[in-house]
Amino acid sequence: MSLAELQRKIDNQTARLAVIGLGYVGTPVACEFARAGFSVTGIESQAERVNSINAGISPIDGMEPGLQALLSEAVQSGKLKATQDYADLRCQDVILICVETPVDDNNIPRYIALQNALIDLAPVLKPGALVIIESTIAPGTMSRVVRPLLEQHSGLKVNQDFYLGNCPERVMPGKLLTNLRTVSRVIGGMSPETAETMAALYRHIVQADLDPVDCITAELVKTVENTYRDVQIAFANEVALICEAVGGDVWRVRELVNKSPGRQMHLPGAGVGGHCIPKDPWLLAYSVRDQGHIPQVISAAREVNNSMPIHMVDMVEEALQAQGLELRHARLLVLGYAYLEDSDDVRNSPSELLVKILRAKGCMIVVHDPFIAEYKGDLLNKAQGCDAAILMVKHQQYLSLDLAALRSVMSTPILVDGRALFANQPAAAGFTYRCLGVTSDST
Ligand code: SAJ
Repeated sequence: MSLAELQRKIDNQTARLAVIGLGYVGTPVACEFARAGFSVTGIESQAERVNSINAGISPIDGMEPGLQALLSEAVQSGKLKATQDYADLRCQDVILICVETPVDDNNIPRYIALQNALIDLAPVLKPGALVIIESTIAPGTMSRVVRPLLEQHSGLKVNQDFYLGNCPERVMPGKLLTNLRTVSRVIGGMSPETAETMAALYRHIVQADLDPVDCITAELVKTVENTYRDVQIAFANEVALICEAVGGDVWRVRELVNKSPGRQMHLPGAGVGGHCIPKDPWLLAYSVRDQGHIPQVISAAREVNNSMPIHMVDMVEEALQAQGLELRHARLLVLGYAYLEDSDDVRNSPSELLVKILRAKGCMIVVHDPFIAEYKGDLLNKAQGCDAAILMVKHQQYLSLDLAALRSVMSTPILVDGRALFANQPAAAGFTYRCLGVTSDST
């Protein structure tokens, strides 16, 4: 099938579409294309996820407005079905690959899921089909990993027997469908014509700019946009540490800096977690690793952000010592375990490292998080007898915390605030209050 024929089938929605990987990226995109009228086959390795989707039940945790209804409608209409069997791909015209692309402990990309998907797809790849990688990948991966694997295991040639592109996802847990529909997409094609055909496909579900580029540009844009955010956060964190040391208040400094035209200082905090910001900078850095070039700013920013939970431990120790207490025997309440406010997602959570360090130092740790089953429960109960409370995540619920009640149940009223959630209320309620980025003399 020629690209022109494929584009005609895309335009009239008769092109058969498959999504490999039904996670928080693949599931909404499969549902959206089904809603747009395409017949969609989801390929998923986890049987329970396949069964959940075929039963019309979303396998995605957390609150995702509209997803459950969309999925059950897509399944009931027969437009969406899930399977573990790659043989079903033989008749697919467009295949999206939405599998995880983590980095290992040495910050090297671990492409095992992507490689498996490509190796399983290649033998059943239909001549004339279009393969699109939505996963975030290091710049150069399309030409060095994806294309060779598909050609080698299918015997087909790209731009001749099949077509290939990279359209990085830009979703965010908690607003998967909104982002999918309203955030612009970079469309990387192995040929300009392929990019145009890809844009014709995404036009069915995206009401925002679709920017056709080559694959290396698409890979760079995705990894750079998240690295940019990581570096910006690291700068804010570094300024917070300077403010603590020289007697400043980073929150006031940031507010005034951002009044200066063209400034947009990010928020300092107790750490940087999640499924992409901690990882994508390493994917970008990896792209030049084999040329012996180690990007300085990227790795330094990662180091600063990874050190913030450790800085929180230091702040807790200082506050305890100011009350004549030792960290080693302290009973501590951690407020927030998710990586992001009002979310139940714990991937790469800064609280995980904080708790690990504190426990290793001999502390007794109690964790509260209203979004996580293991840590739900009555906050004041959990606070009974604690020597300090550590605010790690600015869950909305904590804004209405009754500080007088909290103080009455704690053994020592110490509150260390890693997100500047509280202003001067804790001090007014009789707490020894420490806030990240604010020198302790002024709290
Ligand atoms: N954080 C800070 N200071 C900030 C912003 C974030 O400390 O100024 C921390 C958060 O507490 C969290 C981590 O960084 O621990 C990540 O926060 P995030 O707001 O970047 O949320 P993510 O990880 O879900 O980022 C995703 C990204 N989207 C994609 O990769 C498609 C990111 O590019 C988006 O900017 C972000 O969602 C968003 O805000 O939409």
